[in-house]
Amino acid sequence: MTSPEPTIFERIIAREIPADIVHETETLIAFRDIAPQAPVHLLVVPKTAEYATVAELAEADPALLAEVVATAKLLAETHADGHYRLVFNSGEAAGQTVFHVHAHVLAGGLDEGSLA
Ligand code: DGP
Repeated sequence: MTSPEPTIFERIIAREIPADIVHETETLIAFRDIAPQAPVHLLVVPKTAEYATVAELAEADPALLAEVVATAKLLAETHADGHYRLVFNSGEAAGQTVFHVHAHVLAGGLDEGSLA
């Protein structure tokens, strides 16, 4: 589902608002979360705004979801010790605030309280 208004992530992808971008390819971008929940907290975001949730992405473009997962692993290895938590919030009641699919990569000294 495409939202009528551009989300904050579309505006970051378009360089309309700044972000600390750590990785970018033709199909996805990764940047630091503005409100980190762990010492390393990155967001991996497909550039397409077509999908709001990971389930929509998995159904429509599993290869792109696999790229997101591979990128999360790479970033956990380059920014932390390679151990990481991968979180996809899906739905408002689950804490999703940006309805453009994204993976939270949490790493570096994780503890029980560091769920995104
Ligand atoms: P979620 O709650 O799963 O939809 O995660 C959205 C995340 O996006 C949340 O952890 C905070 C982050 N975020 C929101 N606005 C901005 C922003 O303008 N810049 C950056 N870098 N992150 C943002």
